[in-house]
Amino acid sequence: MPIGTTLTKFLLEEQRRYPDSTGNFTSLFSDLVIAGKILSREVNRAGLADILGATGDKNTHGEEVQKLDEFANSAIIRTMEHGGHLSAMASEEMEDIIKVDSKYPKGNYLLLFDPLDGSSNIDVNISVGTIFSIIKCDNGCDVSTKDFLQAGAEQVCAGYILYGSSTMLVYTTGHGVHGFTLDPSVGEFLLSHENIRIPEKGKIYSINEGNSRHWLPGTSMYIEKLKANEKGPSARYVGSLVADFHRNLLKGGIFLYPADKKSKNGKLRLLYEANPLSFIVEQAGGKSTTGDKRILDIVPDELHQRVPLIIGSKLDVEEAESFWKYQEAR
Ligand code: AHM
Ligand code: MG
Repeated sequence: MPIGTTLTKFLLEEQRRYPDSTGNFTSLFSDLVIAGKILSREVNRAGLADILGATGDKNTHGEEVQKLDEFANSAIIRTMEHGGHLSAMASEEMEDIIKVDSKYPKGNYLLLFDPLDGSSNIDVNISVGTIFSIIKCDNGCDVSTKDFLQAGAEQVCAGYILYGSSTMLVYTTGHGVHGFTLDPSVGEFLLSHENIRIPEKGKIYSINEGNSRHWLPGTSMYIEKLKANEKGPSARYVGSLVADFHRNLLKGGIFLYPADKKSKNGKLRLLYEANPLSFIVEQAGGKSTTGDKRILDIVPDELHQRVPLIIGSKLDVEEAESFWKYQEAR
């Protein structure tokens, strides 16, 4: 489709390619896009508004919650709950699932999201993002936590909104990965990156080197190998997963948040972070693994499960994997 096509038109065209489509998904996705526009506006004016700063509360994981996180969380819930297509939602910021209130109609989709990932970067004006994943529930409307515990391979849609120098929405429904840039003058996401393919090999590696004292042997050996090569990759690490992932998706590269001696499952969350980005990277021709296992094959045990994540260009991820047999100090 021509560059500049609106996301609304793009979604309708996609829907028409499937004659059996009811339009439910398109309508659900359109609500999500509205939430993205609202968050984009708020993130962009965070420096001006009094909304900035930590509330002092801790989230489910014992981390400090910042005000904009809370805003993002409730804005998504408010925007999504009345559309009639969801039965329940799960947010990285909330311990339990959020069932759609009985005053609204319900549908067969479940939404999982990280409302504002990289939130420690908000008050220093560094890019942050929203990550989302949509799955189906077979139980109709009587949903419980276990309906959310599906392998990532079951996702019907995944994406993220990056609040960067411009706001971008990148998503997949299993038919390639497409990127749209928000034109603030018309308030629409316009097609800017159709059918994104991640280079097979990249020139960037992204890992928090500050954790190197906790690394397992395989991680240290792999990073040493990258550094020993004179023509080896450059390091780039923003500390906002969406920003690090997006850069590597477009330019090629590898992002690692591995298990280490301190965090035996890494830091990132399977359902809100690893699964959606893994669906995207695979659709773009890349790879995603824990080091020993494809991320999308993992059947979760719990909602807020953490998982080691190695994700990016196919050949780079495969090279990293070849070092994971040395991790045994676990
Ligand atoms: P958050 O969900 O609390 O914002 O944490 C996730 C973030 C990711 O965006 C980023 O990749 C990672 O934490 C960085 O962690 P670290 O500061 O340990 O390198
Ligand atoms: Mg997060």
